[in-house]
Amino acid sequence: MAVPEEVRRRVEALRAEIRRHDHLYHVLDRPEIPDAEYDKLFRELVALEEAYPELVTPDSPTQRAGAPPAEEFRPVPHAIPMLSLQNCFSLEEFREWDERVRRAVGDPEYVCEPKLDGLSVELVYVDGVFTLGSTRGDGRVGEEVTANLRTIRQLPLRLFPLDGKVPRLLEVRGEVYMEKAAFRKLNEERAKRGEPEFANPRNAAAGSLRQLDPAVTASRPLKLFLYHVGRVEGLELRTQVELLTTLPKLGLPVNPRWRVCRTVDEVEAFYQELLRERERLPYATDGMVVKVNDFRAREALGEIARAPRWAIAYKFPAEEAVTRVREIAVQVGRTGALTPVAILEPVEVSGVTVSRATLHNEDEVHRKDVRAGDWVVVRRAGEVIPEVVRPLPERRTGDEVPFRMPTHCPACGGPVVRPPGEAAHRCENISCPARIKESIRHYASRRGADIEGLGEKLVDTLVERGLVRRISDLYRLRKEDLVPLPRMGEKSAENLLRAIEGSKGLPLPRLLYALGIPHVGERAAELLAEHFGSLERLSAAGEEELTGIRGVGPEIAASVRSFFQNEENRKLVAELVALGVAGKGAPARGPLAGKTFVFTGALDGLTRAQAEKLVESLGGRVASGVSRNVDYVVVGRDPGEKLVRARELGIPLLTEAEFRALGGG
Ligand code: D41
Repeated sequence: MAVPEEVRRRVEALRAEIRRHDHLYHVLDRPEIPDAEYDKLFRELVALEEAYPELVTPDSPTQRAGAPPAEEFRPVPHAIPMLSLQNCFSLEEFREWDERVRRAVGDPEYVCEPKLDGLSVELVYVDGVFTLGSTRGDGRVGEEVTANLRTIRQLPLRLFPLDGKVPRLLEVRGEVYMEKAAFRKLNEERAKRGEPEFANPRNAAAGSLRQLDPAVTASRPLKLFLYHVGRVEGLELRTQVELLTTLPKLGLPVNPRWRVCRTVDEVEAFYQELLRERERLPYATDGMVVKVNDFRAREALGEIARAPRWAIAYKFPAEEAVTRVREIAVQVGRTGALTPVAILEPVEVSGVTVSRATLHNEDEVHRKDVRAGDWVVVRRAGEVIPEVVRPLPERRTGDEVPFRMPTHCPACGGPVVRPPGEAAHRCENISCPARIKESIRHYASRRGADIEGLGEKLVDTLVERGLVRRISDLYRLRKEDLVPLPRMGEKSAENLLRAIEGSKGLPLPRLLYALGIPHVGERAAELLAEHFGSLERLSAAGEEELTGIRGVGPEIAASVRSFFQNEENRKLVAELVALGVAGKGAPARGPLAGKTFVFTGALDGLTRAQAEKLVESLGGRVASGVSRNVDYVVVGRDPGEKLVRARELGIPLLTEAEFRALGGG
């Protein structure tokens, strides 16, 4: 079918408009239109591309996510090697570097940039279109991560023209990073799900970008700044200042916090400025990069040992301190995962008192060889949870005790297992009080069922007295159970019961999150609620339907599946539903969410009432008459006037079979 010229033009106009607003919003942080208006443009483009699939191009703003998972990372050689940086740690060392540069090229101009703690990538634009993205790797060969990079909203899929042209070829380099706030939130979610936390924003960024399933990357809030180019054709750049001012004009994000410095004093002043700002900056930094501005001067300086002579990283002092490990405790999480934690003699690290540091898992403890009684270096990188960097073996007395993962759960005494292929040991006992406490805490937490008055201590008491063994028991608590508890009176018992009762109206996504299914965070819970619309439907879902949902990867699907296959959990769900906790008040959502249907004529396999119920159960709406607001008209036998009207308005028609297919059969 030929595409009408006006559709073609409209699609191009929409794309240009959406690209402009993406740039204003994600790069310049200066949106010009409300989200609702943007959504409208976006939906119009989606609708046109659905109607005319031949118009879809890889650089369309609709094509960021949705690429299928890859089998492996393909190696990508960098046409020009990605160099590393020499380091210096003091003004003295910096001065020596400056003197060497001065001897070689006279009076240099420097450009100073904050050094972001992320991972370096290269993006290749051919005729303005993003075609290939890779990690730095060893500098000569990286890994292909094009589909993952496409999900970063700041990354333009197509460059803006400059003086009416885009460069024929542009290889740009920069840093993919995660902001500190986003990093903290991600770790919070992972902890709640019983998943290992990332040690710092750089690991979080790297772990998120190096994902075989781009849907996982899409769910991680990655950002990007560019600071260098490799090969360029059709664009002339002579200095770093030109580069940093030209890239933004092409739509490429550049960190605006750079400065031209002409003397060591100016460099040092900027360094001190950044150091003072460090905690307040939204991203983690580990220093400042100083680069010779002029590209010809760079050529004269050349490189040594895979690092340019014309640039240096002037590092910030590490936020580290030395203290002693009192003991290595083991915490049992909601999912039964056992986490070794170093209990420290309190020590101040850049203004914050640190008294415990995670050791992640057994392998980590042994790799670092941390022992109870050891003197250790602890680090707090920005906002990051403190970690043990290394022990100081020279301070050992011989009384230190190497760590052994307990063979029995410290909370219930049950056996501890390490599932093959996993780093974590787990307590397998579903009735382990530590697990129950954690899961009830999680259920009652603010982002979960938000039950006011059900704090940590009370959860401990309820579980220890056998009043609560699983979530559903909360809804069976009676006043006479509560009043005799410590720190509980008539009034607070009543308030608590009211809060518990009130949580029955919990929206479905929150309920799903609150259940604490491993790997199901808030976002996954929302996607699942949207697709299935009810707890019962979700609990019956097969893995295939689960992985078919955009944003739900194989890990989440397998976890949901195994959660609902577990006999105990099935019982729990049935009890919750019987008690009236079924994720009520959830907006009608499902595969047909937002779609309006009209029926005309008789259907063969369904009564009209059944068909209407089906639409509603899948999140759709049924209207009685045809208007422009109707998305589909389902045409049965002997259709009436509504068919004529639908044709007039150009509303898509469905046969009964097509309708059934839309509803998933
Ligand atoms: O912000 C950074 N992490 C950063 C890293 C930066 N602003 N500039 C950099 N410039 C270079 C050269 C001078 C080699 C183009 C870098 C890096 N390199 C770099 N990052 C990791 C290895 C090298």
